[in-house]
Amino acid sequence: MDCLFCKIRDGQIPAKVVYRDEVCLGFEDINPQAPTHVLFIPLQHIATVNDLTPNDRQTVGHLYTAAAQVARERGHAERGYRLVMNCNADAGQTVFHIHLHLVAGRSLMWPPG
Ligand code: DGP
Repeated sequence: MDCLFCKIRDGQIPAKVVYRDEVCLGFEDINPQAPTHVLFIPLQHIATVNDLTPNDRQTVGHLYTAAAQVARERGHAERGYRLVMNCNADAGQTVFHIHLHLVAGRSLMWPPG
């Protein structure tokens, strides 16, 4: 399978890894949109949110708790941060291995564009 984030997971493509456990990996986004922009991926390849099944509930919850931990460690808990997962073309998904964006460190606009 030709998946960019599987290659990052496997160390075939370099990335600045900031979080790792038995379920997920967190690494710096290559094109950061804020002072903190970290992507959390499940180690298991799942292409889009549309492909999630009830069996993946713990995995997805895991991404959130990992992201919250990194946000806390970087001092973003009080002012806040955004966690977002894009699904397919209209949301701008470009890498088809689900990933939770942690975006923080500046005031964020809402609604997003
Ligand atoms: P999305 O639009 O939700 O599919 O976000 C994909 C993100 O992945 C985007 O913010 C840029 C990031 N990205 C793309 N290629 C690479 C890469 O090779 N390394 C890293 N670290 N991030 C990447």
